[in-house]
Amino acid sequence: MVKVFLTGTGLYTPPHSISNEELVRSFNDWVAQYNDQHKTDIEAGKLEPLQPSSVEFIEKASGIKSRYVMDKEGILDIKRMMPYLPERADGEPSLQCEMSVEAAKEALAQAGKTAADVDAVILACSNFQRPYPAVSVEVQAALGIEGFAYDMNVACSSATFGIQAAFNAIQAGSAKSVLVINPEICSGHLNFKDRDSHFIFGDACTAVLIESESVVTDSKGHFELLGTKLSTNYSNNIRNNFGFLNRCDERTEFSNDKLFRQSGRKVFKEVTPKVASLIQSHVHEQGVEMSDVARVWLHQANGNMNRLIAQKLFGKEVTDQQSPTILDTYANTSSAGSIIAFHKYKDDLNAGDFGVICSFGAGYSMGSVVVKRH
Ligand code: CO8
Repeated sequence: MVKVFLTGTGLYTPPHSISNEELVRSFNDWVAQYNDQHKTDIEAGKLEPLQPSSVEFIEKASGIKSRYVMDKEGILDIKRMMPYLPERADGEPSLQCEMSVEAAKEALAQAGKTAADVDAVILACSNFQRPYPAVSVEVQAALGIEGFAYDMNVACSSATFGIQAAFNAIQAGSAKSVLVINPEICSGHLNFKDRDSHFIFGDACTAVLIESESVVTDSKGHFELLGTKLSTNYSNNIRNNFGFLNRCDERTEFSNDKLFRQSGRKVFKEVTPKVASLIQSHVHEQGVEMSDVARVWLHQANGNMNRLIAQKLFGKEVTDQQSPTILDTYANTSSAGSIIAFHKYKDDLNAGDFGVICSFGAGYSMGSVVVKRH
C-alpha cells in the first residue's frame, strides 16, 4: 500500500448571503400574493390556501440561520423565486469552472504545489451545468493541468466518493496528485416556492489535493488517508427527475419533480443510524477506536441529525470541537458541506490525532474517510 495524504484544502464562498428572515419574508409575500390571486377558489373550498414559512421552525428543525448563494436578487424576487444566472457563450468560462478554479488555487497554495504537480482532476458534485464536455476537463484546462479529468455525481456523498476515486488512482499508479473539487450551485435546483424545503440549501465550492507519499517531501501537518469506506442503498426519499429526457414529454417537462424534493423526516430516521454504523465499523476496521478519534467532520444537512450521529459515535453529548458545525451559516451545500467543516476546523488537531470525514445523502449514499494528522 502506498501512503496517501490530503495536503491542501480550498473553499470558494459565494458573494451573497440570505438570512432566514429575508428568505421567509419573501416566501410569505409570495404566499400572500398566491392566496389573494386564488381567493375565490379558496373561499369556495376548491383550493387549499398556502401556509406561511417561519424563521423559528427553520432554525429549530434544521439549525440553519443563513446561506450563501450565487445570486440573491432573483431568489428573493417574488415574481421569480430562483437565481438569475445568465447563460454564457461557449467560449466563456462556466460558472462551475470559475468557482472550481478559486477553490483549487487555495488548495494548491496550502499544499505548496502548482498546477504542474497535479495529474488528475475529479469534479464531484450533485449537479453539473451541462453534460459535456465534462466541466472537469474545462477546469483542468483553466488551471493548466496535464493528465486527465472526469465528472462524477453521487449527490451529497460526491466528495468522499471522489476522495476514494483519487485514493484508488494513486494506489493503482494512474496518478500521483489528484484534485477533487465540489462546485455546488444547489440554489439552481431548489424549489423556492416549496415551504418544506425552500430553506435547506446554499451554494459553495470546495477542493482537496490528494497526493502519493512519493510526491510529499514533508508529511508534517498533513493528513494521511488511512482508508475510505462507501455504501449505497437505493431509496426514492431524496429525488430529482431532472434530466436529458425531460424534453421528450412536453406534459411534464417543467413539473416540480424536476427540482429537489425529499421526505425529510424519513431521510432523517433512516439515514442517521446507517451513518453512525458505517463510521463505527470503518473506524474499527482501521484499528482505531472511537475514543481515539479527536474529530468528525460530518455532512452538513441538519444540526439535530449530526448531534444524534455524534452522540451515538462517542456515547455522550459532544462538543463543537468534536463535531464542528458550518450549516448554520452555509446551510446544506451538498457534497461541499463536510469539506467546508474540515477546511475550517482542521488546523488545531495535534500530530497523531485521528479524524473522520463523512458525507451522506441521496441514493442513499454514504462515504467515510479516516484520517490521521502527521
Ligand atoms: N415553516 C413552518 N412550518 C413548516 C415549514 C416551514 N418552512 N416546513 C414544514 N413545516 C411544518 C410542516 O407542515 C409540519 O406541520 P404539521 O406537524 O402540522 O404537519 C411540521 O412543520 C413538521 O414538518 P416536518 O416533519 O417536515 O419537519 P422535520 O422536523 O422533519 O424537519 C427537515 C424538516 C428540516 C427537512 C428535516 O426532516 C431534515 O433535515 N431531514 C434530513 C434531510 C437530509 O438530511 N437530507 C439530505 C438531502 S440532501 C442530498 O442528498 C443532496 C441532494 C442534491 C442537492 C442539490 C439540489 C438542490
